[in-house]
Amino acid sequence: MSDRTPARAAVLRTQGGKFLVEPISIEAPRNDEVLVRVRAAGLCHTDLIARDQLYPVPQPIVLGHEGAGIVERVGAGVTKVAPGDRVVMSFLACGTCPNCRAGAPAYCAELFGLCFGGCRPDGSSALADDHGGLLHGHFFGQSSFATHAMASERNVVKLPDTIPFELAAPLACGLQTGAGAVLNVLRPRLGESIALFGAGAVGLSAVMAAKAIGAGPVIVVDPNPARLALALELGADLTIDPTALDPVATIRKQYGGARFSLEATGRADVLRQAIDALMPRGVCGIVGAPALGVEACFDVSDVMVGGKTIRGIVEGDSVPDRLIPELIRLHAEGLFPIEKLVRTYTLDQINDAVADAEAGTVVKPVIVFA
Ligand code: CXF
Ligand code: ZN
Repeated sequence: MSDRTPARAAVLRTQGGKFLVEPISIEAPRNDEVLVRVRAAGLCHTDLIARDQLYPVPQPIVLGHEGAGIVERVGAGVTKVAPGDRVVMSFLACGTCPNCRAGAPAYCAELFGLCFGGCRPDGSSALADDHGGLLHGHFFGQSSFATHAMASERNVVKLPDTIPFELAAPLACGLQTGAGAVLNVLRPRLGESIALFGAGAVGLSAVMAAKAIGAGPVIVVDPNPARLALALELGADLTIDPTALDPVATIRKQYGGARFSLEATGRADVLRQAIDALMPRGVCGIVGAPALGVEACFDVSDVMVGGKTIRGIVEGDSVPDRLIPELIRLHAEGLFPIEKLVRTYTLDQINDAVADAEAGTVVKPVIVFA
């Protein structure tokens, strides 16, 4: 008798195409694997750049890398979680390379293969479609646009009973990316200015984190008026619509430049602004992901004479087992109001979620499952 679990998944079969909701099946978990019944999965910009092959992934594939749910089955070697546990699934790292051993799994030597390879390290996939066809999965060690996802013991983080799945899910990537960039890397102090370029889920998480630790002024640059209004509601001190005002000149004039900036749009021209807007000795973090190979330019003398730092940041430098519980604590204290970013959709509405994200009418779409 087959030991496969029947599931439903949003399958991507063509570059840039629509997601097709189909029946699929998933193998029983192997030694270190954790089969999760998915209850919620956030949509992140990285799902869309993978859909469009700006970050190449094999197809057909099940995407989704901000999953949360209940552990259904575990492999024989799993000790971290047990069936019935509530978990969120974060990015997958190897756990053994020098950066993983140094406590920096976001810079894992194997991260790209493990997160974008569409298969396990041995080349196999736990997923198959209902015609027995090959189906790539294991996206970020999960592929959570599905009722069930195969995670690893290494990328599941236990959740307290108090946080709803639809608020926990986006902590797996987008929210820990923005918050972690502020809390782990830039670390602005009381009265230190920070300019966030891009008011999507990542930029707005950075706003919430900066306010939570008392940093400021917090400046937010984005052309979307609804997002600027939300940034103000979350505590931003100044918002700038770059189609109406030059953000670099405005930030320099008002504050003498920003002590910190964060590029969260994935655009090379915006990165240039985020660097130019810094005060001397300022630090610019890069979290926005353009297509692989995109180049950017900056004024070398300005960066050199100004003693500026430009720092790439993946997943907020997070160790998910540490940062995610910390963000859940901030949420419980009312300092990280995730609910203001989230709108929920059913799996059958996933293409509407994508359309709304691309139109900028939702900040963080989250697919919810019964
Ligand atoms: C990604 C950004 C590109 C590198 C891997 C992690 N972040 C998540 O969406
Ligand atoms: Zn992501």
